Amino acid sequence: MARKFVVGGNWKMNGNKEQIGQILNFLKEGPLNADTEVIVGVPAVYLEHVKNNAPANVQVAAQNCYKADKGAFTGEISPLMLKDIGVNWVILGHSERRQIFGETDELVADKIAFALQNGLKVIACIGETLEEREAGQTETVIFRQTKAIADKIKDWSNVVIAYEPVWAIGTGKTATPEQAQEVHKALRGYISSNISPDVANSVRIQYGGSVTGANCKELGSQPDIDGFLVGGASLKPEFVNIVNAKQ
Ligand code: G2H
Repeated sequence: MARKFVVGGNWKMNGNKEQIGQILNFLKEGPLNADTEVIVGVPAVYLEHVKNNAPANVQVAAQNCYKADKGAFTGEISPLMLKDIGVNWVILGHSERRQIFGETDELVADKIAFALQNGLKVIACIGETLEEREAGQTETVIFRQTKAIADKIKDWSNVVIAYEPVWAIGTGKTATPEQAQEVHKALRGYISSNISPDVANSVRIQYGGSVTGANCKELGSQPDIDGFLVGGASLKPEFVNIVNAKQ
């Protein structure tokens, strides 16, 4: 079964209404490859605005949500609130959430399970730090992060995995296509042996970390890379080229 290419833009904590207007303009102008699924990850306060103003071929994701439907969790938003305003996707477990806000494998997995139970689709982020890579721990780390999720969910059909080596995030250091492919292939192998061959075959694995208009085509041509999660470049018109990397 062919896996549909999927490109996410992770705006992180960037943008105001004027800048968002400019982003929406280049998304509308596109043209965006109809064979690629496009999702933009928007700061919470602008979700409804973007949802109401994005072109129909661009879906909207939150960048976080909590593992409860409601209650005394000041500052958090729930999957039900996202569904209520028509948002169907959420990015969870991004390395900035893990590193800056202390989210553990277990919390990330709980949040993913709860989001899925409530009808959201999830971009689940995993990836190793430079220290871990240099210690030869890349596979150990990404398998551990994947297992934490697998322990809490059964159905992977609404999950996209984003492999983002932390050392390549916002640093301008991209994994080479060969480095990224090697990890994606190993991860698919792990999923095949430890979850199921069907899930390994069908789950889409994005690469993230300093993806640009210049490096997207070569990365996107790797057999186990099914799309990208794009940070900095998703704020710029070159995002259209990244969406169109796979023709
Ligand atoms: C990794 C990526 C988006 P950037 O965080 O998730 O950001 O493309 O800026 O490295």
